[in-house]
This record gives sequence, structure tokens and C-alpha cells, in this order.
Amino acid sequence: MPSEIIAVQFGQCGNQIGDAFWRALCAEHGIASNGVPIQSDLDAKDLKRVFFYQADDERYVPRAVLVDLEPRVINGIITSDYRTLYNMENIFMSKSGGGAGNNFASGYKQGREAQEALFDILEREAENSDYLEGFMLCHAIAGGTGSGMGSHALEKISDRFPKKLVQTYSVFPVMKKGFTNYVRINSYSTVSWCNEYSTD
Ligand SMILES: Nc1nc2c(ncn2[C@@H]2O[C@H](COP(=O)(O)OP(=O)(O)OP(=O)(O)O)[C@@H](O)[C@H]2O)c(=O)[nH]1
Ligand SMILES: [Mg+2]
Repeated sequence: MPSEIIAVQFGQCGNQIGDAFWRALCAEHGIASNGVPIQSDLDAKDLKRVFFYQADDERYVPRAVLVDLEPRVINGIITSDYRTLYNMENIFMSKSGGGAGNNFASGYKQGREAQEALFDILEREAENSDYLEGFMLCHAIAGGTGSGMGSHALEKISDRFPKKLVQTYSVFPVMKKGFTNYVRINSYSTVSWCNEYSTD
């Protein structure tokens, strides 16, 4: 039986791709921007519950967790035309709001500090599913939040949910001359974490 997947999106890139992903998924499944099924699609036999659960009022809510250490992109999503789609309790934004400044180590450290708050959300989402298949992480490997905080979360999710699938959708930079060494270090570190902790 197909089972549920929780999507966790990190940083600017992860959340921008996540925004496009949920818009496309809503369109495919006949779900309006507020989560209400579109009348003409009510009889569709598609399986919505892999990526959505139904709220008490029958609206479809994405199994999505939005994470960033700076507020701009998530604030854009939650003030967009899709603002009522998401579960607002599944949003983690750091209080300082300063991001991780393209620094894997800063993202990783802030990920460690945010671990409890993030896992409160992830465990609630996991309990909210009947047969959890696993997690899908979306991030860029070149910045600071998606790389460092994403790697920290990947490591801890695989520890906490060892029997669940953990996959990453990782955006690679186009390597070119003039890149700072940070881009190389962030990317190399993140790929190492993905090799070590994501499901083969
Ligand atoms: N494909 C794609 N790549 C993106 C997008 N936004 C950012 N990137 C790429 O992501 C990398 C930078 O990562 P970001 O996601 O901006 O950084 P972050 O994870 O928010 O980390 P900090 O801002 O440094 O804390 C660069 O390689 C960008 O080209 C996007 O919407 N689509
Ligand atoms: Mg950022």
C-alpha cells in the first residue's frame, strides 16, 4: 500500500522549490490553493494521502515542514495566494533571522540548537500518518542553511527513524571559476552527509 511521505524543505532554495512542488501537486490532484478539493475533481480516484492529510474541515493539508534561518522566502509563501494551504505549526524560522551566511558550520550549529523544536514538528507529523514511508528533504548544497542545517536534520532523522526512507533532493551549484571556497566546502560537506545518512 502506498504510504505517507513527509517533505522537509530547507533554506531559500529548498523552500522555493517546495513552493513550486506544492503548487504542481495541488494542480495534479485537483486541490485549490486553500486546500479545498475542486468540485469537478471530487470523484477522482487519485491517492492524495501520500503527500496530504485531511483536516477536520476536509481541507487537504500538505505533509510539509518549512524550515529557514532567515524569514524572507517563507514569509513570501505564507503571504502568497497559497497562504492558507500550509499548517502554520509546521513552520520553523530562527528567531535571530540572520541565516547561515553561506556557511555549512553555522547552519549545522544552528540546526543543533533548533533540534528540539524541529523534532517536535517532525514527530507530530510522523504520528499523524498511518504507515509512514519516510522523509523527503529538499535543499541546496552550496548555501549555509540547506547544507548545514539540512545535513544536521538528515543525520538526526536517520538516527531517530532508522527504519524509514530518507531521501534528499539536493540542488548542486554549477561549479565555475571564482567561486568562494565556502561553496566548495559547503557542497563537499553536504554530499558527505548525504552519502552517510540518506537511504541508498
Ligand atoms: N534551482 C534553484 N536553485 C536555487 C534557488 N534558490 C537558490 N538556489 C541555489 O542555492 C544555492 C544557495 O543556497 P540557498 O538556498 O540560497 O542558501 P540557504 O540554504 O538559504 O543558506 P544561507 O542563506 O546561506 O543561510 C545557490 O547554488 C543557488 O543558485 C532556486 O529557487 N532554484
Ligand atoms: Mg538563505
